[in-house]
Amino acid sequence: MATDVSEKQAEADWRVGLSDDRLRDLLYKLKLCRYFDERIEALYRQGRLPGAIYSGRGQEGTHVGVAYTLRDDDSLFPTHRDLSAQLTKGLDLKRVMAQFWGRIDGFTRGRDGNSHVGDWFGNRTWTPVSHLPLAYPVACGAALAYKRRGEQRVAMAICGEGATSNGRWHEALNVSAVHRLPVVWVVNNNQWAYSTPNPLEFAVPTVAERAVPYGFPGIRVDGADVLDVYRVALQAVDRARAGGGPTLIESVSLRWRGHAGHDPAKYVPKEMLEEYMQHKDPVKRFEELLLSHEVTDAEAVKRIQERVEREFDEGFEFAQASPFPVPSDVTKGLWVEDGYWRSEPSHEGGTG
Ligand SMILES: Cc1ncc(C[n+]2csc(CCOP(=O)(O)OP(=O)(O)O)c2C)c(N)n1
Repeated sequence: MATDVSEKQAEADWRVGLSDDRLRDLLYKLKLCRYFDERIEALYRQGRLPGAIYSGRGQEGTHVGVAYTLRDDDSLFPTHRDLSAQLTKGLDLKRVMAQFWGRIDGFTRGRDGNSHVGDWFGNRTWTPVSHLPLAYPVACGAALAYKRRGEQRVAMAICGEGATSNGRWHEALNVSAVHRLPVVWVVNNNQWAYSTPNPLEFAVPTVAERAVPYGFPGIRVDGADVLDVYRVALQAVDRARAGGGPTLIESVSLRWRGHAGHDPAKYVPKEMLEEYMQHKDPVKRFEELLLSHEVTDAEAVKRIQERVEREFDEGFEFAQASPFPVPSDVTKGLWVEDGYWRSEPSHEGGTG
């Protein structure tokens, strides 16, 4: 009898309370983010995508794991490398692609490039701000508003470990602790800030321990293990929602590609990169886990991959068919009209 209970417990533990459907959905999200990242880079290298690309490949365990814990009415404040987290929270893939190609159906109606993507009035993902780490103070403001209004909502902000050297990061942590704000701080430690490695960024062994002097917990987690990231993030989100205040999560992975499309990242040792790609691939690891627990099989995994590729192609077609903005359009969608900010795309005044 005792064995039965502990077996049931072990079964509940590995899946962190997620049903088979939700586990398969998590695999779909991981595969979608990986495929999107790979195809976007291929299009960029072929000269078919304008602008800059900031790959988050290798970091999907962090992105998907943390964002999967949020409710629709919670908010996500990402930085330049966190599109996978935004897609996980449900950012519309077709409109993301329209934004990438500067079209009217993009979130900024073609005004902005592909690293400033967000749909605040739609799915509550904030557009990344270039100045690091401004996602943090803005998330503080959102969390303060939720608390003052008595809403049971949570704000989650993500930044890289390099951004933690900026004073505003520390101010945000301090304010969140003093006011016990419903916020979750995520540091996506990919071990390099551009070409600067961790030991030249800070003198403490981990980012997570920096939370303690501010008065709240800091937890370090393996970003290659999406379920562990999810488990830790869920505890932090639940704690924030229940009025327990902030938590800092440091999720460690490796950025597989350069800082941006132009950077060959020669500063990352080849052996280290190979080690991560072969043994710490968050997507492959999770797929193998689900196969070993028979939550899915090879045929179903193939269908997930086909779905992901189809959705990417549909998004691409949608973006190419969306009109470019025209100069007379420039003041549209900038201001609140009739007390209501219109976030839905409109082709009014467009070329198409
Ligand atoms: C205040 C500020 N300083 C410098 C930059 C230029 N910059 C953009 S990304 C980046 C590296 C950031 O590294 P990290 O925070 O670790 O995030 P990662 O790019 O590794 O995801 C720098 C220095 C900036 N955007 N804002």
